[in-house]
Formats: sequence, C-alpha cells, structure tokens
Amino acid sequence: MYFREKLMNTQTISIFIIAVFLLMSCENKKDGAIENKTPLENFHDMKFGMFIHWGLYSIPAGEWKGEYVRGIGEWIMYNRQIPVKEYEQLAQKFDPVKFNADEWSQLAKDAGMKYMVVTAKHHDGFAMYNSKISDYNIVDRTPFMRDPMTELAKSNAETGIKFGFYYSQAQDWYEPNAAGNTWDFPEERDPKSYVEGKALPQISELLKNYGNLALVWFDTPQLLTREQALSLKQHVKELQPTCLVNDRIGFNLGDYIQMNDNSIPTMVYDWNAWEIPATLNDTWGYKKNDQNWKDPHDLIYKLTDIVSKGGNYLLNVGPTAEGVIPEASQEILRTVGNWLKVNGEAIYGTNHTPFFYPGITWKCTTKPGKIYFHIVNWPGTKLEIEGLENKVKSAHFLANNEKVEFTQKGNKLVFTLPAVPVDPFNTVIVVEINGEQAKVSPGYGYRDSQQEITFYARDARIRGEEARYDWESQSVSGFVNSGDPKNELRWYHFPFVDGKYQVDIEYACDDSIAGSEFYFYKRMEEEHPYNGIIEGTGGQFKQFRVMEVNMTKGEDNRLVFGLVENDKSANVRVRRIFLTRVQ
Ligand code: FHN
Repeated sequence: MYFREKLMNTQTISIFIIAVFLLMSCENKKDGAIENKTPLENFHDMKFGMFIHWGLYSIPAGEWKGEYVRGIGEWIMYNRQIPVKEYEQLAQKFDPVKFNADEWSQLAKDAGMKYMVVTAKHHDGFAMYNSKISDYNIVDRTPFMRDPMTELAKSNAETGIKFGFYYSQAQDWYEPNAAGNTWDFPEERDPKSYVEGKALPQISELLKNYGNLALVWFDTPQLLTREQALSLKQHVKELQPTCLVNDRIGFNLGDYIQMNDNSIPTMVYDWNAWEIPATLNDTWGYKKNDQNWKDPHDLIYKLTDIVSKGGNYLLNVGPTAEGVIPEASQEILRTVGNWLKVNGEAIYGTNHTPFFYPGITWKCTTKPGKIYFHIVNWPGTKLEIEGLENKVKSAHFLANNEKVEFTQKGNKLVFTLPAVPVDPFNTVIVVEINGEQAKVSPGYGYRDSQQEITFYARDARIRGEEARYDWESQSVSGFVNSGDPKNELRWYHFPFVDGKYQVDIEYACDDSIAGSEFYFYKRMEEEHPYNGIIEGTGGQFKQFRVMEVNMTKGEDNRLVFGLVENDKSANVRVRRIFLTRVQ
C-alpha cells in the first residue's frame, strides 16, 4: 500500500516535473527564444525591433534659441556647437512625467517587434539611467529622479520583448578625452582615460543592473584603438556571455553586421547576420517639426524586403521630452503590427530568398518545406515565377487561407490571382514544396552572376528631407539642393562576383524643367563622378547611358545619384538603373 502510495507520489511528482519542463520549453518557444538556438540565431529569427533615441536633445526638439536646426535631432549640440555649460542646463528641465514603460513595451509588442534597443547614453554623454560613474545622469541631474531603464527592463520582461542598450562608446561631447567635442575641448585627447574612467565602468553598470540583455548596440567607433574596442567587448561577454555586440564596436569585432543607416542592400547579404537601423521620419531624436513619416505601406515593404534579403529591421521612435512616443509613430507601428498578426509566419524565423530577383513586384522568404511569396506590387491576375525546381504541392493565401490556383511547367510557376490584392500592403502566398530546401535552377539563384541587373529607385536609400517616392510611377523626385543631408538616391550593392558593368539610368523629365547637372558615382570615387545633364523627355520615362563601374565582390559598391547645384530639374522622376555586364 505504502509503496503504491509512494509510487503514486513518485509518479505524480515525476509527472509534475515533466509538466513544468514542458511548460518552460513552451514558455521559451512562446517568447521566440529557442533554447537550442544560439543567441545570434535567436536574434536573426526576431527580424523586427524597436530602436529608441531619447535624451536631453528631446527638449530642444530640433530648435535652438528659436531657430530650426537642420539634420538629425540628437546632434543639435554638435550641429550648433553648444558649450557643455549651456547644454547641461537642459537636465534641470528634463521631467518626463508622462513616461510609462509598460506603454512603450506594449507598443513594441503591438507593432510585432521582438526586441527593443534604447539609448542608455548617446553622443551628448548624458546617461539616461542611474549611473554611479558620472553624475551627469537622469537620476542625479533632473527633477525626474527616476531610472527609466529599470522600468523598461521590468516591462519588457513581462511582455517578452528582448531588451538591449545603445551606448556611444567613443563619442562623448561631455568628456574632454572622448571624441567629438572640439569646440569646448580643442586640446589633445587621452581616450584611454575616458574609456577606463567612464565607458568601461558604465558598460559594467548596464550589464549588471538591468537583467538579461539581448545585445549592446555600440556606435561611431572613431578614435578608439582595437585594444580598447576589444576590452569593451570582453567586458560585455564576461558579464553576460549570451549578450550580442553589434559591429559598430569597430575592427570587425561585432557578432553581427550593422548596415548603414536606412540603407537596405540591393540583394541578399548572406555573409553574416545583419541589421538595418532606420528612422520612421528623418531623425532619431524627437524633432517637433519633422512630420515626414514613412507610411505603413512603405514600412511593410521595407520589412519584407530586408527579411527577404536575410536581415533584421531596427525601426526607431523618438519620444518627446515628456516621455510620449509621438501619436503618428504609434498609429503607423500598430498598423504594421496588425499586418504581422496575420502574416508573421512569413517573417519571423524565416530565411532569405533563394532567388536572384531584385524586382519590386514580389519578395520571398522561406522555411523548411515552405516558400512565402510576398506580393508587394499587385501584378494583375497572373504572377509568374521562374526558376523553382521543387514540385509545388499546394498554395494558399496566408491572410484568408484560400487556395491559390497555379500551374507549374518545368521551372515556370504561374499563379492565378484575383483582380484586386487580398491585402492592401503585402499579400502572401504560402507554397508547400517537395523537399525541405527550395532548389532554384542555375542562373536564377541569388548568388548567380547576371548579365543584366535592374535596381529600382524603390529599393535605393532615399536620402535627404525633400526627396519622395511615388508608388504610382514607381519613381523618386524632389532632388532639391538644401544642404546636408543631400537629397540623393543610394543603392547599397554587395555583389557575390567581381565584374565591370555599364550603368544606364531611367528617368522622366518635363522639358520645361530640364537642364540641371547631375552626378553619379560609385563609393570611394566621389572625387571623379560622372556628370551629365538632365534632358527633357516630354515627361516619358527614358533610358540614358551613364558610366562603367567596376564591382568588387563582397564590398560596399554603393552607387549614388543626385543633382549638382541648381534645382531646376529637382522634380526629375528617377525610376531605376540598369547594370549590363561588360567584363
Ligand atoms: O550618430 C549616430 C546617430 O545619432 C544615430 O544614433 C544613428 C543610429 O544608427 N547612428 C549614428 C549615425 O550613423
């Protein structure tokens, strides 16, 4: 009796233990962190994160002494060379009474974001947390006297959002021995004393006092030596071995690649996990006059494009000095989140496209045994995909589970589509294939060398505060000359093969506004750009020869287009460039 009871007890206990174990593993599965995956694999699976630039610069919000200051808001101290004595006064006015960590974390969740990276210290040197290393911080110097990072860490632990800190390890305009402030501190610098006296100990504080961190996001690594960068990384890994470090620590010491701001590569980049930091408007820190918000259609397109090329999208919000994320940002992010609630399966945990297709009608992501075709520009009632070798078993729309008719002859797949998109932003077709991996015919693969390549303005970085993309004509215009940042188009190209290409450009220009000089160059050759004249095309899109460029495998061979000086042809509409291999 006793034994049976004992047995019962042992059985009950073992069932209980198994249940707890299962629960925990489901728990892990639920918040995306798969225990047998590496931190980098988990990072890669998350795909979409919230970047937060918040600090004293949120008070002037793009204006200084009543004057508008062009450029990104968090650089106002630098752009106006504001003396520390003046800038630090802002701390006395920093009292974000409306700050609510739960709301920020919940917004990230509603937006479908899986991680959050917030500025613990930006270039201005002000610590947005309770630092014992420098009293130039939010608890010691402001009427707020709370530590928002403690509150965010708690909220994110509850919502399951992974947490990370942005830390400006080299630039610190408050410190005479750090990089950046030459207006207060013109003298020779001793970066070693700054790194050992402030950066390293502050990094320790952040790694010790805010729970498990998914990553530390370093930035602008100038002035520091490789040894100093290495000591920062080692510090992070000693305190939290699973905490990732991005490659803006410098010297290729990062765990993953950081692309340039707002700069999506033209094609798949598969040399390492990578991430694009991006703005929702034209600034990181809050600027009251910057209402140039990207719309949800554009953001869902960019998220899909980035994930289909193998990357993560770290999208920024700039809260006000009161601690409120601007209403426009919230609305846009919730709309993106609603799309992800329905279509997240085709984004989270996927791999990049197997196809070499830099077009703008469809994008592609994959999972074992599945291919997701994302229709981002509705082609009408037929969508043709060439190159797939796997036999297609079935196809359905992810949004409504309805079957999609298709025919497959050899490597030609044709879907029959309704006249109007199932989803206004991006309609996903889920295709079940024979075999785990998608197999693509030679010449159609993402690494295959191509004779002809077309890059759309849609997939270029649209730089500057005036240039705009028009969905209707699939072109960009607004290349006015209004100072830095210039209104330009930049295609970030990392080819898999070396080669020499003839570049042509396609644009439309009304005859009445023709005549401006334009430049076109490849990175590192801006001193010798190609210069041409914008010709009248009667408003029709026409193709024009530009120049030959040598592309180097694996490198950033970015191509740049802009107008030289006068704005007469500012509203030329640029649609795409063509690269034809000549060698
Ligand atoms: O200078 C910073 C800038 O303020 C902002 O933090 C961005 C985010 O990627 N990083 C640097 C510019 O690239």
